Amino acid sequence: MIKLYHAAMTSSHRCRWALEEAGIQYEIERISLSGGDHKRPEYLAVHPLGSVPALVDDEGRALIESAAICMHVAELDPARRLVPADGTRARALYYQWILFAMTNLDGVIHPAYLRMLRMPPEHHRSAATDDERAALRRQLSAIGPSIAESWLLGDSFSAADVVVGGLLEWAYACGLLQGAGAAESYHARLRARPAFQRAFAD
Ligand SMILES: N[C@@H](CCC(=O)N[C@@H](CS)C(=O)NCC(=O)O)C(=O)O
Repeated sequence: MIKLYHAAMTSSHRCRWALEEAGIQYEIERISLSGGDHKRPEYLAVHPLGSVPALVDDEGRALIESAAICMHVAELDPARRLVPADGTRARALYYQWILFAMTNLDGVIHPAYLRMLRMPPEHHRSAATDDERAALRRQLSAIGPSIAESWLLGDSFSAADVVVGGLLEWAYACGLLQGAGAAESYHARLRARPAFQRAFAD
């Protein structure tokens, strides 16, 4: 069975969500970052940088990089339609939003998120600065029209929503999403999905 090396509220959480959306059977190997599991030789043999996530298939082959894992998982059951058809405009936008998430959105959200991890839980929602909120609002203005009432690609939910949504979950946790307009309601719709709730249940 596929195994996800996972630590809660890290990049691996979007992969767990993708697995839930794709309806794939998987097992979880929990990695304690505070306990240093990720730098032990056994895990370095799976992920050479000692970061989470890593996905290991039935044949023991590892895949790293959370967005690549989400995109791969999304292809495992074509009936779930998590990936638009090859060569279509929707497929082009699918690539666009996933790369946008991992470059533009992550660049704004990640620093606030890392700061949040060093704060006591009662201060998590105030980890972001006003400058970071403004920077995120600017980035989100690019996707605002797409997500006001639908998913990123319209009526069809896709793995692009998982990758973007996973980052918005971080943004929400550290207080970056307040006042972000359409992105706030989009995030609330993402959170209401049963697969999201199963993935983030613990
Ligand atoms: N670009 C990578 C980032 C992976 C990453 O930095 N993971 C963090 C947790 S979100 C981690 O494991 N940090 C500990 C470390 O790298 O030592 C991905 O998206 O998979």
